Amino acid sequence: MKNKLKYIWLAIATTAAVNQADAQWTGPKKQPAKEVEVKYGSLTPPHRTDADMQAFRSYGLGQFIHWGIYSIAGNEWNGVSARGGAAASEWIRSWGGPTAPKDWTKTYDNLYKQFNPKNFNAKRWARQAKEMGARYVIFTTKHHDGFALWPTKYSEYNIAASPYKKDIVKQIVDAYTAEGIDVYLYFSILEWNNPNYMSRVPKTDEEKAKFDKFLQYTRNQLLEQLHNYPKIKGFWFDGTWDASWKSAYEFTYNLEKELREKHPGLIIGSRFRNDEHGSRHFDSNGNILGDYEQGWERKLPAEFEWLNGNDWDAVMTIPPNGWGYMKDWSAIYTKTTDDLLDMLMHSVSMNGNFVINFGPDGNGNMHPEEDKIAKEIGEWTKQNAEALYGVRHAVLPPSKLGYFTQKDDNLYLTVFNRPVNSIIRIAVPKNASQVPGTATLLITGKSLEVKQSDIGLDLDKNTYYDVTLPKDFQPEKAFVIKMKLVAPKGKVAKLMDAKM
Ligand code: JFZ
Repeated sequence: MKNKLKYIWLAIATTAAVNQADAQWTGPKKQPAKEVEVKYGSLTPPHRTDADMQAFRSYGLGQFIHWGIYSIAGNEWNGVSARGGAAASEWIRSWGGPTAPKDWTKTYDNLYKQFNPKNFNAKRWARQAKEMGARYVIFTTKHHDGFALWPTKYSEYNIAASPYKKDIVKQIVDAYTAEGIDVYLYFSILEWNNPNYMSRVPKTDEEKAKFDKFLQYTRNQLLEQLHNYPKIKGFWFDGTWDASWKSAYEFTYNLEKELREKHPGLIIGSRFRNDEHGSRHFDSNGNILGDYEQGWERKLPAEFEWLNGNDWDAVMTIPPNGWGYMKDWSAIYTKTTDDLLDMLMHSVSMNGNFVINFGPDGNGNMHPEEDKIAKEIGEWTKQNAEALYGVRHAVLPPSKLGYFTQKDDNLYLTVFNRPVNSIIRIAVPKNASQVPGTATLLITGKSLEVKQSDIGLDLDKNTYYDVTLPKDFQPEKAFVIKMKLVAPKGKVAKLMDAKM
């Protein structure tokens, strides 16, 4: 019975966060049957070519940090795990049902009185991110609970009221920027305990006045962030799925315009707003709203074609679904360094950035496992940087052995699945104008034999290039084969088609 209740609760919590009707942007996109008039559509071209956007395209790896008063709890309270440990830890305020502590919401809303992270050192985090190879960071300035980690003038519920007092956002922006890591501010629109916020469309005059106050408050806070932290590169918006926000499309259109005018080059993902028909991420004609597709959250595109050429990033948890600190990792599967590297190269091979989430504890320490993963990823990204940063999707049939990336006439294959015969077979369309000429092992610089193998499979559109690995090369992590692309030596012989 207890279990049953728990699962019902879980189901409700999950559907609240993810509106099923909006889920279509994460798969192959359906183009709308006919054009409709859209007044509040995109404010930027779909493929910005300015320096800021080019920088976004070359990041490869990013770091996400979820930090707030939920980090004090670590997904449990007095030794009792919240919601069986399955739901997102930064949502712990919504803990209900038989296992929830008495007066939990009240306890939660007062946690800020204990927020005093004595070990917090933004420079240490920034150095760690740099060592890991992250080129941008997304930092939670305010999550759904509404608690602001900067001393905002527009609400009392902020860091200045905590025993810690100091501006955390400023320290993050300064420390990461000093390390050459671009900073994006995570900002939740919805707030669970703001009396002026409501999820439904405001109806009465009183409700309309209240929600209007909320909209002004949101605008004030965003302009305040731009004013206080002029070095930031973008915003990462969240909590924009409620009917109230969706109904404010004219306001949000103007607000986006204002933010962009105040901060030229600003990068905003597709999760900020919707058009007047309620279409989110993409407007009713399928045009992206914002500079990059922001729906790839804990998911990856199976096929490059699904992306329609849009820029995108995938944000990923290490636990199954916990963004804030989780004290106890023992009962859940947590992604390994190998899992994360695979997802990283999967993303980059499809022109996306991959962003790994960290959930530091209430004292300002990363989880010990996160420290370990950051270090291991850093070792790998240093050795394989060439295949990861500033590269693009390679137009080749996908390989089961790993992921292709390309920069000019350099082709990289990051191998995750090594064949038992040590032969890396690469399929290249018979009509390709560029084919692998020479190959080296990126990690050693040692050159490898490349041999064309026309295996003569009837009706096959491809020919094959075989790269032979040294038998004594037995690395413990994925490795990169770097190839020089050259013009094909001669036309691939056309074999006679089989008669049937
Ligand atoms: C949101 C938050 O609710 C969550 O706590 C975390 O901050 C995460 C990064 O963002 O969760 C979402 C938002 C959107 C989807 C799924 C979870 N979505 O579009 O699939």
